[in-house]
Amino acid sequence: MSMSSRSALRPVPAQDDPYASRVLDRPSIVARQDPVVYGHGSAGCPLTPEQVRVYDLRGFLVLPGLFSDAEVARLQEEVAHFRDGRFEVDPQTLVLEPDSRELRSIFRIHAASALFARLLTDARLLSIARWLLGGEVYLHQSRLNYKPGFLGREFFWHSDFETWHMEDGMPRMRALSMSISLTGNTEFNGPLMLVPGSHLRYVTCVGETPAEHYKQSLRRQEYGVPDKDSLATLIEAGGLETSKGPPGTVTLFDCNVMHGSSGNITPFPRVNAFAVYNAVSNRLVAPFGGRPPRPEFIAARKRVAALEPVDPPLA
Ligand code: 6CS
Ligand code: FE
Repeated sequence: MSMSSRSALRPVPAQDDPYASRVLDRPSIVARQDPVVYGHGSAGCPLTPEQVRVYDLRGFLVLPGLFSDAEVARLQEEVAHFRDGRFEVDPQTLVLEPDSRELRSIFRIHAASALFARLLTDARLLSIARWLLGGEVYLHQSRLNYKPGFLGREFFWHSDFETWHMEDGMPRMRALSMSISLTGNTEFNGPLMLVPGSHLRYVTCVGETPAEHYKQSLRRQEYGVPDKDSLATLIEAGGLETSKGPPGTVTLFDCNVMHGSSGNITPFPRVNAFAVYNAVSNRLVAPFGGRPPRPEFIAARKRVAALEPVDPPLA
């Protein structure tokens, strides 16, 4: 490849973009420029002061027992319906494991299943997202991650925000994820690992983003991944934590917290439903990496109306 075509692929960072990445030949760690908790001082906080403090400081929070056993059982049934082909699923939204034909993820589950759409607007989740993000929110992304027994491969360390900024055009850190476990997450079946405190620093990555990167990255990510030295720095400072718990456990995590998970060599799948809430005020612009935006089923840019909370129970 000639020098000129190489540089044509390079993102040209906006002068004032504090989160430019995949531009320089060397990685760096820079300070977060945005709040973690936007709701401080506003009324109606659905979390305890201690929970807010932990989320602010560590970048994540594990919430057991938000849903009843009957609700969790209904959600598990719905997962089985996805598997037995009862729903009309857009084939584009299916992502396979890197080394097999096993299903790894389904995106935009709130379009295929009314129950998942209902779950992701439930007041128990939405009130937390709205308070922490300080205003109206919409669903940036939803997905079901299977991590099938034996064949479920790892998710390498990453900050979701790095990808959402560079590939989707999310301007600032004003989004969070909720993972709702639908099987047990144990030390054995590849639970989510998080680096406490890593959300306060932003690791810029090295390497140009290939065209249509998502087709590869959702199976196994190789670009937009942090370097070993930066990871070691964050992990030495913050340590490691896993998110474990029975079905129905909700893990809440900031868009920039460093996280990943190992492969699953047990017979037990690890199924989690994910919702990403973004502040309406932080809706997507042109991707900061300069490539065309990823499809709507991965990153909503048209459907950004504020979500309305629906009171429990689920069904
Ligand atoms: O690329 C993305 O948007 C997704 N990839 C990972 C590994 N985590 C967050 C997000 O769902
Ligand atoms: Fe992630």
